[in-house]
Amino acid sequence: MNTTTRYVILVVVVLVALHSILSFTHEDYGRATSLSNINSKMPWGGDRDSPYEEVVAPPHPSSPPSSHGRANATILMLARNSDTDSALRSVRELEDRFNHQFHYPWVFLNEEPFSDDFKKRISNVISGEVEFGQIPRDHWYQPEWIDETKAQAGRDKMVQDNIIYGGSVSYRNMCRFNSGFFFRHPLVQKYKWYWRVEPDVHFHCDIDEDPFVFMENNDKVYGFTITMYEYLATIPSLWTTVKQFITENPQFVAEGNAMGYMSDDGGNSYNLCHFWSNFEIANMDFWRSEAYMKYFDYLDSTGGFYYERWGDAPVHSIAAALFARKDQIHFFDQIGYEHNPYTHCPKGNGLWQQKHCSCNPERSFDYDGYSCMRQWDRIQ
Ligand SMILES: Nc1nc2c(ncn2[C@@H]2O[C@H](COP(=O)(O)OP(=O)(O)O)[C@@H](O)[C@H]2O)c(=O)[nH]1
Ligand SMILES: [Mg+2]
Repeated sequence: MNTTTRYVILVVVVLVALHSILSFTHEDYGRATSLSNINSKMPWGGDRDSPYEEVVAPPHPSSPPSSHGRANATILMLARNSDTDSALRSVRELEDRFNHQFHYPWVFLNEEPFSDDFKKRISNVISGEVEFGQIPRDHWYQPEWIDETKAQAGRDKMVQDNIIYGGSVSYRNMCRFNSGFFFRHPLVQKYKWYWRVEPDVHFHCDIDEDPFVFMENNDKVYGFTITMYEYLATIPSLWTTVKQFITENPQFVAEGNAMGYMSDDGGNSYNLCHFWSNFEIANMDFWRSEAYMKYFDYLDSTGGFYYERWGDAPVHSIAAALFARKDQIHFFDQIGYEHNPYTHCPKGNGLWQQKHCSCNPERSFDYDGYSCMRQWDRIQ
């Protein structure tokens, strides 16, 4: 080997080593130079054939890298094109209060393709990466095996009884999707943690600690800000179905669970307490677990999402309370959050001042008569 060859080999070795070290130590560098990323930027790249995935490049590629110690997490919103303005307001607030510091990627899902207007305006206010996906048909629409005559009769009865969303099939599709499918979407599959956000919600306080990293470091599974009673008329047979499932599958019930929060008589009856799921920070591996998947399939097979109007909130809450330990469920007191008509506003520990909250602590829902914080407190 002559000197030039030796020199060339040495330079190549040094470059490869440098690349490897940077890829491991600097996530942004690794992402920018990864083959899949480079491929997606080429004319043939991306998953253009898949109707379910569309990636929009970060609108601010020069934003400072702050990904050290970040969790494998996404901020997730289900929305319609008609929600553009209200979705934008939620995104803007969460970016301002939290994500401009952390740059977590957002994922938006819809059963229809998102409009160019939706994508353009949302991307414009996001500090990191954003992806827009379409939901596979069989994850959204009422399954063929549902007896439509029976489902229609159930809806008519609820309309007569003035039950909110009682006559809506699309609301039922949404509840079933949020109960059993969102975490399987190809755009969501790669993440472990999610923060669920809805159009027209408000974030009233600075969020300067990373809630995903908190969850990860403290072995948490499910995080909430508001807990309340469910309308019994929407879930008349849910608890009986849950009890049958537990009788057949007792191995899934965790020791140290939160049954005492949602039942006042040791599990015989359900007191209707649930975590309000329009805000959720949770571990999707929990929803993907054997316990939850079997539980969801069991519930789904009864048709209760359509014959009644089972919400994803009681479905998620009951699972979290039964299949996780109670100390794995976390109340995010310091996150000021509002979804019409209720607000959680931090009151104690000087949090309201420290986090520059804009909500009125006197109007916090926590100990409102309709809140379930008392049931939560009694198991702490
Ligand atoms: N794509 C899509 N999203 C929906 C539909 N219905 C509700 N959503 C979304 O599902 C979430 C809950 O719906 P929302 O109307 O806020 O229900 P509420 O909070 O129970 O009153 C929100 O993120 C909505 O944008 C629908 O038919 N299609
Ligand atoms: Mg809502």
